[in-house]
Amino acid sequence: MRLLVTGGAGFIGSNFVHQVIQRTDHTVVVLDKLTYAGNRGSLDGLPEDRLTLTEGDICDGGLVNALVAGCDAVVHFAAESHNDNSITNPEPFITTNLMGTFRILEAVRRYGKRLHHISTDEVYGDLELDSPLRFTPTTPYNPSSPYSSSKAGSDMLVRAWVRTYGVKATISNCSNNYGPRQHVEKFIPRQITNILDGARPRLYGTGANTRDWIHVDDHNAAVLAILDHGKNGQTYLIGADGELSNRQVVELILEEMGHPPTAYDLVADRPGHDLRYAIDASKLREDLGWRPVYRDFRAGLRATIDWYRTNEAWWRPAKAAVEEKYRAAGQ
Ligand code: NAD
Ligand code: TDX
Repeated sequence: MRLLVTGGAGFIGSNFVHQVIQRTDHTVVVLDKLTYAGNRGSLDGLPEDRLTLTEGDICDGGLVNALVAGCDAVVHFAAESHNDNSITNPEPFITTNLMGTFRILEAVRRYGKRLHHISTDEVYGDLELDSPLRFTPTTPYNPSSPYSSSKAGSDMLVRAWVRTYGVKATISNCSNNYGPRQHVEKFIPRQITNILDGARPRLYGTGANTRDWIHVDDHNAAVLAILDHGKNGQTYLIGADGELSNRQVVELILEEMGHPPTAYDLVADRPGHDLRYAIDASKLREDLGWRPVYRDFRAGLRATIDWYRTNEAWWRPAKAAVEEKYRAAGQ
């Protein structure tokens, strides 16, 4: 197959491209705007005869049409992805996540191509910290932030295009990813690179908020399984039973990096901060036979720490500006 991968120079998209090149015979065309979050270097070392990078905007209908016409299927990762940014400046979230997804949908409708839309568990809102509940495909949408509401809107557009126009599409809603090539604005890379810089990790609020961590390669293996065997019009939740409080994650990072587990600071909380996410991925496991490979979070975290240690040239250019932005927000 010839795959069009939007957002393929970002964190999850670039790891997806690496996995596709390793595990399949597909060729890949990446469409990426190379925003602050996109990095050409994330695609370094991949064979030129199987990968093309087009720098461009998913909101550019002409460009999207031309690329979609030439591919067999589209895997749509491109988005503005950071909650904190969406709180200070929501506009690019509305433009890229809603208008961009609309352009992709119109193109796959016009050319009759298959689409897989990448989304997030945050569309379901949050759960109580002490509740036994987890998100399932029938949990009502209840997003909290400008980011998650724009992703929720993009999912609704996909559902409507499936039902009204018969577009062939699947959706996946995944929990928090970790692994190599994640931007230093995000929680785990921020704390690792702070420690490498001699600074302390920064926990929002009390650190009790809980996320359901999954290794990025497990997420992408699930996406490949959905692309191959997913049923048209279906939504699949992706998660690996990896619930940990932010405080627990920071303590593990500190321990793995040889520091006392209490050597962190509590800082200003995120407005509207979701308490807890938790995914019930039984549909994916039962219908498609997917299983996570990275079952040991500490081992995956250790490998991620090693990646940031040995790839300073990749993250260093972004670090100072990110920390300046957080300082201004008291975080
Ligand atoms: P990221 O911010 O690391 O990468 C996003 C990529 O999209 C970047 O390369 C950026 O340049 C590109 N992009 C942004 N706007 C664009 C536009 N208008 N046109 C073309 N390209 C554009 O994000 P990520 O963490 O890799 O997330 C990828 C997808 O996965 C997103 O849709 C996100 O909502 C979803 N998701 C992320 C997580 C997570 O934990 N990071 C979890 C579940 C779902
Ligand atoms: O310095 C920090 N300190 C801190 O305590 C940062 C950057 C974050 N946090 C907290 C906020 C969250 O509770 O850590 C948790 C994780 O934060 P983020 O990495 O910003 O992720 P989150 O807001 O949970 O959203 C992520 O998962 C779902 C991705 O960024 C989204 O793109 C995805 O949809």
